[in-house]
Amino acid sequence: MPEAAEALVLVSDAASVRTLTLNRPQALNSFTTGMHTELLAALEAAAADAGVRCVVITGAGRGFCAGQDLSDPAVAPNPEPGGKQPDIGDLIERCYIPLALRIRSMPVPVIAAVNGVAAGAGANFALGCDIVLAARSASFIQAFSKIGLVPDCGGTWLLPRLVGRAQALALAMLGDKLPAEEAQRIGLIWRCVDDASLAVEAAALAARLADMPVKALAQTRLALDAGGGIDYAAALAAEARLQSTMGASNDYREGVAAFMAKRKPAFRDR
Ligand code: T3D
Repeated sequence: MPEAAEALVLVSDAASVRTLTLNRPQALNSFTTGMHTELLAALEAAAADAGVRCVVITGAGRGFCAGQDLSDPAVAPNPEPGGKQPDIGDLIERCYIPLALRIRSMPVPVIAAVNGVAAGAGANFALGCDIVLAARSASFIQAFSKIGLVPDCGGTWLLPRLVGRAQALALAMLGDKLPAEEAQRIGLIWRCVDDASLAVEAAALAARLADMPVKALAQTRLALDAGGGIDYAAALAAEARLQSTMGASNDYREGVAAFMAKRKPAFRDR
């Protein structure tokens, strides 16, 4: 009997933290449609599982994710000048947009633990996670300009918001490798840590978040993202509406009760 193909996304649980590991190390975990399918399914499963309170995404081997697998025949440019070219916009709509939106709408915090190079859509999908922790040897590359494309997987929206227009344009146009320490310095990511401590630090951060009122954390992400497109008064009104919802939650009741009783809260909502 033929052996079952190895999973392209490894799934493991530790208490209420689910870790998803991209698993195409021989190609720096670049995206094939198969890996997209498995990653989206794994995120859907985590979102639907009430026992999961934080998700960590990382990569197997020396890379995090090198973006689209450029050897995939489905997206290979036709070498004939004037010949019919594949519509890669269609691939973006089928695979990258659902991935980016799924991460952005997860009911729990999502950490990217960037263990190595993150290039192209691999960089932007990491930057779309809630907290980006990177190994000191990791790097971020807006590789698109090197192959005649524009940043995708949310890059055009994320980059200027994270680092401002000047840095965003230089990163996107030059496509230079940005070391993790520099990425932290300019505010592209939250923090970088020694390579040997990445897994431990990511697990500790995830456990800490999982213990928090994750429903409020997910709403915080939504409110912060929405805040960029509305004026101050509208943001204040949106905060009031959100607090109406959160104030009626079990976690709020529990948080206040725990504070008053000087005990550790046990948050359960999602
Ligand atoms: O269809 C579309 O393009 C639409 C979708 C767009 C979204 C995008 O993500 S566009 C951007 C695509 N990604 C890139 O352009 C990055 C390409 N990769 C690189 O520039 C370099 O590999 C890195 C800078 C990321 C790392 O360099 P290095 O020197 O550390 O490693 P390497 O030797 O280049 O790569 C190691 C192996 O991974 C190598 O295979 P081999 O020779 O050992 O058999 C290499 O071919 C493979 N690999 C790396 N990136 C990709 C890849 N294979 C397929 N697709 C890749 N993106």
